[in-house]
Amino acid sequence: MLISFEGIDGCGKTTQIMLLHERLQREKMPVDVLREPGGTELSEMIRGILLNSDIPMNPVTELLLFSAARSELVSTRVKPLLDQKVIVILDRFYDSTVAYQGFGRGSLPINEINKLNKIAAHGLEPDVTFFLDIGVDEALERQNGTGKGPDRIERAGGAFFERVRDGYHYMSEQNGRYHTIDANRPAEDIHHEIWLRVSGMIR
Ligand code: Z5A
Repeated sequence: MLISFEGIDGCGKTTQIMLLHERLQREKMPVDVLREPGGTELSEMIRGILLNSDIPMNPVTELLLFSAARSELVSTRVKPLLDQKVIVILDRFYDSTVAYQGFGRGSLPINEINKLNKIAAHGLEPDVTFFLDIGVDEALERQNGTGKGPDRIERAGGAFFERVRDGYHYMSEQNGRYHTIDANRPAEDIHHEIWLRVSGMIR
C-alpha cells in the first residue's frame, strides 16, 4: 500500500506521518517512511540543490530536478518495498509538483506536468493521499515557531502559497484517492481520522 501526505509547508505532515508510522509499527505492520525530494543518496543530493536559497533556478529546471529525484526514489526504494508488501508512507509525491511547480510557479501547463509525473513515478499511483488543509497564515505561524530559516521554495511568499493551496483543492476535487483533512485541529484528532481510514484499508 502506498500512502502519500500532501499540503502546504507547515500543515503538519511530518507530525502526522510520525504518528501513523508509530501506530503501524505497534500493529506489527511492515512499514517504511520516505520523503520527497530525498530518500536515496542521489535524491538527497538533488534535495540539497533544490532547497539551497543561494542557487537561483529556472522554473523548468526546478521541475526537472524534482522529477529526477522522484524517478530515482521510486525505482530504487519505493517499488522494491511495495513488491515486498511493505506499507510505504511518502512525505510528498508528484502532487507536490502539480501544486508547487504547476499552480505555484506556472512552469508548464498542468497536462504537461501530469505526463512528466507519470514518467518520473514509473507509473506508480498512491492508494490514498491525505491532504492536510490549512490556511497560509496559520501554516506560516507554525513554521515561524520551528525556528528554521526559510529555504529557497519557502521564500516564494504568501501569494505563491495561496496558488499552491488552490492547486491542492483542485486535485482533491479531481481525484478519488484524495482524503482532505481540516489540519487546523489538534494533532491527535487528525491522527484519529487518518487511522480510521488506513485501518479500514488494511482490513
Ligand atoms: N516541493 C516542490 O516544490 N515540488 C515537489 O515536487 C516536491 C516538493 C516533492 C520540501 O520541503 C519542499 O519541496 C517543500 C515543497 C517542495 N516546500 N518548501 N518550501 P520540506 O520537506 O523541508 O518541508 P515541507 O514538506 O514543506 O514541510 P515542513 O516544513 O517539514 O512542515 P510539515 O511537515 O508540513 O509540518 P510539521 O513539521 O509536522 O509541523 C510544523 C510545525 O507545526 C511544528 O512545529 C509542529 O509541532 C507544529 N504542528 C504540527 N501539527 C500541528 C497541529 N495539529 N496543531 C498545531 N501545531 C502543529
